[in-house]
Amino acid sequence: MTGQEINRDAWKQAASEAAAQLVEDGMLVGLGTGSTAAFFIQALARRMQQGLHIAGTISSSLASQELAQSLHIPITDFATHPSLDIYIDGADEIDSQLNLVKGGGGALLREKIVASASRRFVVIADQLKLVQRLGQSFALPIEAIPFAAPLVSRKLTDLGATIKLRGGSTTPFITDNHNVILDCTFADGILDPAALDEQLHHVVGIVETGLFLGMAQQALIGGPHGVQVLP
Ligand code: ABF
Repeated sequence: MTGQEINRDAWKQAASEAAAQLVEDGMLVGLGTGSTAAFFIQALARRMQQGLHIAGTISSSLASQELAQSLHIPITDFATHPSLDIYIDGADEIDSQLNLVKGGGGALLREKIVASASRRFVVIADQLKLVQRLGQSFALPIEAIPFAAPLVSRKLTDLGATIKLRGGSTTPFITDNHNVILDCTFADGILDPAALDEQLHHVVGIVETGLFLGMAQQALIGGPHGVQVLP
């Protein structure tokens, strides 16, 4: 492990600890996916051991739900609680407007569902996730119906993207919703995220995109000088 990777974990952890302080008694909490979200879930469990009482959690992946269950964090569902107080999750890229690329962990659809059901979405990350322009350092993940994936790939190519089926054609990665992920690279990054997202939502067979535009209200960014709060 390189020195920077060691630092990144410490920065993710610092952001996660700060996010755990935002959770108040009685809250319904959305749990994200990925290594930063896992740090948050552990920090939340520690707060509960110190007396915090939350009403329940809904996870954006089966993996996070299992982690939460193993730490005795209460689980609920949208039938019981259709609206959550706060959603805490990581991201792959964050721009200055708090627009995000998410889905590196393959959970983007449930992440967007949980984000859309939450009154407040706080993104947690290390500072290396901050970018000038989305799509420059990370491929944009798109969740697609397997049957339609070859057609969707062609449409994405027409839109200027270079496509990789996650996991490859012999052992494709399958999401919690039984779909595949197409990772899309744009040579100059994503120049107009809103226009691209709109175009993508018109492609039949795309279930959801990893563009989270205008969804996060706040970001807690860990770095060498502590945790930066954005905006
Ligand atoms: C989730 O986990 C995703 O949306 C994002 O792809 C990923 C970030 O992973 P990590 O926290 O491990 O960097 O939040």
